[in-house]
Amino acid sequence: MTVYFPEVKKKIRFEGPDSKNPLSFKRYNPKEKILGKTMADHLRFAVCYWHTMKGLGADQFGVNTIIRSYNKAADPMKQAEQTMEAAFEFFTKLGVQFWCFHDRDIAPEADTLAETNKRLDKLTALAKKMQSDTGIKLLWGTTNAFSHRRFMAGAGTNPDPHVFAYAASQIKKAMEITKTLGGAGYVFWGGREGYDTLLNTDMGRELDHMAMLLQMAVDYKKKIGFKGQLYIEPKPKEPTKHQYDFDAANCLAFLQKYKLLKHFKINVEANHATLAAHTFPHELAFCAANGILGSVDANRGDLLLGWDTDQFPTDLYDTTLAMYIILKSGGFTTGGLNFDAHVRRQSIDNVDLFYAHIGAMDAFARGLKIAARLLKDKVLDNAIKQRYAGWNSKLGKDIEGGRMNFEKLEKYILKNGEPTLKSGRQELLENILNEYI
Ligand code: XUL
Ligand code: CO
Repeated sequence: MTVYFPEVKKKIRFEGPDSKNPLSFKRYNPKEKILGKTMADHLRFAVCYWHTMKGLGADQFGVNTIIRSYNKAADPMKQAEQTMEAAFEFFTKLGVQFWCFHDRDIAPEADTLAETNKRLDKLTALAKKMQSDTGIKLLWGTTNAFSHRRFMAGAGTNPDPHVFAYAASQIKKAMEITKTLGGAGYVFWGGREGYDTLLNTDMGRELDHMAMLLQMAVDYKKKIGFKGQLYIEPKPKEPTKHQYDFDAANCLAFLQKYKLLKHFKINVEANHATLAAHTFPHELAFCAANGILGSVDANRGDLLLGWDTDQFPTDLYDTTLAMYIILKSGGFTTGGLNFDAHVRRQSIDNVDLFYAHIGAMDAFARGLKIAARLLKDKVLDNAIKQRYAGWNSKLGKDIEGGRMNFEKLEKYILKNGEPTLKSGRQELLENILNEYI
């Protein structure tokens, strides 16, 4: 069998923080137990096919910079097969449990839907075989209904029902192959579901159509007996000026309005959170507070660049707070940490793909360990408990119990006067967090 990553001879192993081997994990020890569960089971790492296997360094200003041995074949199907083989070699050498893909990542589109679907079937069969050979599983599948020119004005929100029908057909097939591959989930990222100008847009109608498409997906999921979790992945802008699934709160309102809430959870992407002027932990905390935290696209943006730079996550504050919120909400069930991230344009060597993933996995392993200690020692828990202690008083209990109204509260104030103010202790808590990190 062809070897596509000869630079890395054997599987990446945990060697501990003192190791000087850059091709080893310093912190991620898959079998180590944290709070009764292995690190691997907590973190559920996934490699994404589109960036890692298909990303070749092109940006708005320049062509590809990266050359891979598996995409040299002249025949696009041959190339797709070699890419799939290379992908499973990479997943195995890295030691992740999961992968994620868009339909169009694994098989090139043909001239007709029927022919495209045949190609997909071929690559799905290969993926299924490689999954069973390696034990690597599918975290989620999705469809790419945003790259082809037919989707320039959106998929489910397209002004033309003919395009809506095309999008539905693609989703139908993508759900089928996700089921075939035993996917734990299926993601809807509204690639071009948004608008560039209100001058040509009927927003209300577009939102109704989007909901109809999602309802059809819910119905079809039931029909084919696909058991995976459905997710929506919010993003505020890019490629459209204003994406409809702006952030988690926006998605929650949408799902509630169209009575779809019980069928969906959120796939939070770190860089999408920051594009929405939130932090990554904010989006996770919002989802956790509303019972819709599903899965994570783990990456990071760049404060100075206002677009989706999709860098590998290395910030320990982010990974710590993310894992803290995830652990506190009960941990992943169907979801996981999918590295929706790509190496920089100048990182042209195969080995850079390994360094990128190793660094990100170690960063999340550290985040997990620190978060577990924060939880165990209850440092933040106790501070929050104390801050809200007033709600355990008679007044607090009466308000929370729905026994108060404006008149009664006014009477309370007239009798008791000004509240005693308490410090929020932000700086102290930041110092404590730093000590844990
Ligand atoms: C785009 C993005 C997508 C989704 C899947 O910004 O994040 O790759 O994760 O379609
Ligand atoms: Co994403």
